[in-house]
Amino acid sequence: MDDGTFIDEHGDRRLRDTEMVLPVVVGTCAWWLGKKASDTVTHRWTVYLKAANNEDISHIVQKVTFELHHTFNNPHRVVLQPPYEVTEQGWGEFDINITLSFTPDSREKDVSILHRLKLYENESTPNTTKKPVMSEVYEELVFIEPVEAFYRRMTSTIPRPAPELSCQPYTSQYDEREELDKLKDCRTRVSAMMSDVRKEFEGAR
Ligand code: SLL
Repeated sequence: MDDGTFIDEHGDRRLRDTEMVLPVVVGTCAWWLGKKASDTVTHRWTVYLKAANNEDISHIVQKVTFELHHTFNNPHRVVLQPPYEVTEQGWGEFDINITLSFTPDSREKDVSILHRLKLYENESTPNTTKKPVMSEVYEELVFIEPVEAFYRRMTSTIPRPAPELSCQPYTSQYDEREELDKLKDCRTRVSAMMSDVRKEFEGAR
């Protein structure tokens, strides 16, 4: 009988025609040091990875590795527990390679995301010590035909909030429901506009 699963070439049972999406956000948050800034230390910054909805994903993620610029001591930073973040001080912007490793039962390959540390807003915005410079990107990690045991473990885990990031108040929360509502709202407005245009056009005939 077909129960919607199959055994892959490694002997793992997987779910056929199933996709699981894990929405995540990677970002940097940088504070200008103002009067305390020196030539080599102008900013204190944090790079982080979190679930888009701020849930704890430590049952899915085994570790997150942040690869910093070679000018930093021990640039290869491994974070095993949430919050997945690294805080440093420095003077320059650079690309940070962020690698996610999943729990071994997932049999998933590591995923790497490149994110640029942003220290400055655009040229017309002066530096301020009042709020940080943020740079966030939303990404969807997709598990295609996931291993059944991993899938069951993931879907039966009771969601709980992740430990707070050091720049939590400045990060955005991306709520899937909210995004869908915004889309619906846009569609309603567009169709109202279309109907107005149609009426105007018919009135002119
Ligand atoms: C730039 N390509 O020239 C970049 C490199 C490197 C930043 C930026 C090190 C601080 C430290 C630091 O901030 N490196 O060594 O403590 O803008």
